[in-house]
Amino acid sequence: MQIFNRDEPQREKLVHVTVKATDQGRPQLEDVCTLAIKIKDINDNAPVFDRASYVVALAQDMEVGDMITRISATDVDEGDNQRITYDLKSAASPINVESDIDYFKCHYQTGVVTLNQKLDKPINYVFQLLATATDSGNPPKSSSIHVTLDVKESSNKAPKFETGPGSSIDLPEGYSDFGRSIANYTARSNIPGDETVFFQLVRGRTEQTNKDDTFR
Ligand SMILES: [Ca+2]
Ligand SMILES: [Ca+2]
Repeated sequence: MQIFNRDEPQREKLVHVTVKATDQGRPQLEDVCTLAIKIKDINDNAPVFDRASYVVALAQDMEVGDMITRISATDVDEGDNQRITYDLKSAASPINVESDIDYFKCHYQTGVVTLNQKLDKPINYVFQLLATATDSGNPPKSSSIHVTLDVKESSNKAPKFETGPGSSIDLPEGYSDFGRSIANYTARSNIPGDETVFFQLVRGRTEQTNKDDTFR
């Protein structure tokens, strides 16, 4: 007895079975046919966020429409069972104000969070929000994580990426040129007089988000 798992990391998507019919003659003759059994996906995995939580600093003088962060989740199912939409709302918490969510907008497909109305909160004001990723399966599965947004002085501006390879690159299966770089980024520090910027890869919680340090 075996239970199939077509999702990562087993990837049992297709099973080939050979059936042989043998007669009782002398000599024995036989015929063979093969059957391909396709394992269809069911929605047995919820989306997994690439981080355990998001903590982001907000510059007090941000402009409406500025990008704040991007929430991102992956789902190892297929098709609609994998297709994710995002939602952002106020987290249920005693210090929380329901209307805080009006300051932000979250794109349901990309997860990009932008400023929706001018920040009129004091320095160190903390917005506690809850992000949810829901797949399009029937029935859908979803996961939620906390998003903490911290209002900081205008001079404390985050660094900004200037160049990079875009949002996706292709690598062939079996790629083993370990010494060669596959993506280059440059970023600009917003601290006057100190241009230094450090880069690091954020380790996610799944194989697909570099949990095992496949990339460094
Ligand atoms: Ca599945
Ligand atoms: Ca799913």
